[in-house]
Amino acid sequence: MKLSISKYKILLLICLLSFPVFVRLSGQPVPGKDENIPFMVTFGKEGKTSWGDCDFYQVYFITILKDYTQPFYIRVFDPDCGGENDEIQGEFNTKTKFSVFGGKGVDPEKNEESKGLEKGSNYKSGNLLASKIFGTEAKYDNKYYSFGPFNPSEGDFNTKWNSYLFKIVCEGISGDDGNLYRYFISSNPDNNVPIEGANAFTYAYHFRMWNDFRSVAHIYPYIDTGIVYIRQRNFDWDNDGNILVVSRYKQGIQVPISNEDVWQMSNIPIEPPEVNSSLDFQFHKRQGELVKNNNVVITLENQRGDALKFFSSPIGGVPVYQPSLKYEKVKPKK
Ligand SMILES: [Ca+2]
Ligand SMILES: [Ca+2]
Ligand SMILES: [Ca+2]
Ligand SMILES: [Ca+2]
Repeated sequence: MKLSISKYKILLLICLLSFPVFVRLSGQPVPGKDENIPFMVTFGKEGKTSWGDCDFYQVYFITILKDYTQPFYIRVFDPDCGGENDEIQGEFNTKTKFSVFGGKGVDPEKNEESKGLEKGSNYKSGNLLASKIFGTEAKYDNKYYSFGPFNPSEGDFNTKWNSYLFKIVCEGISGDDGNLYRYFISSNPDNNVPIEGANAFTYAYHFRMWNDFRSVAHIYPYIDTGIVYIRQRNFDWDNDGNILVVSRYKQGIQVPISNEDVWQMSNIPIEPPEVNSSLDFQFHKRQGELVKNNNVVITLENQRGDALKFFSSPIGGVPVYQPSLKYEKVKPKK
């Protein structure tokens, strides 16, 4: 008995010691491991916005730390639109194009259009490195397709993040069904092998909620220096429960929620203890009657109108509310 307890303690110690490494590696699956989001979603462009996709494309950025010099792959899970996972409208007739970009023009901190927030903007900037169109193909149904290999130096270098940036654009080029998919940033084309220090982010997150009213989805925007308030915008939430904002300083404030096919927005004040950390936007489903297949879009901007990034692996970790956290409020000058 004594032996098994000490074995247990050793195992626990090993788990605890390896935890920081695990956290660092968690940016590889997109949606991220802490987000509890089953899929991203992009509809064919003949779809209706009331099904939860406001613009029929999604732009994601991938960051590869400068220290990593080996080839890498962007693996897309269930890139087809048909069979399992996807949202049928009538019959499956949707074609989806995934395109990977590198080189100059990708970095959204230097090229505003690259963020993909404005329909009609040139969000496909940069060098096209790879692209493929997927229809209803059993070959790719419930399976991965790997783009790559890519050489990290083919990316657009960002000194602030000390990383090469890549971009993957998913577009619903025809049809009206919903393509549900996930990404994994991998060092191996056939398996999901994480790359240390890699992460992913977007400015407009289009995702699907679990069909489980007990489940809570999370997204983690990063609050940079100089932010005093943010404006949240959520689309087609179908009155599905509550959206709460939690942080080191906020125990949970409720934001106005959207119904069918509309945007809802509000301003959220940012306090000094929240700067240089992530917020936790929590999506709590309505209890009772289940809202099924809920697709939703969310964007955030700061008081200057600059869009905020949602990281797959929250910068600084998942924020935890600290009730003892106090700070001196500066009184406005009269
Ligand atoms: Ca269809
Ligand atoms: Ca499928
Ligand atoms: Ca799919
Ligand atoms: Ca919806």
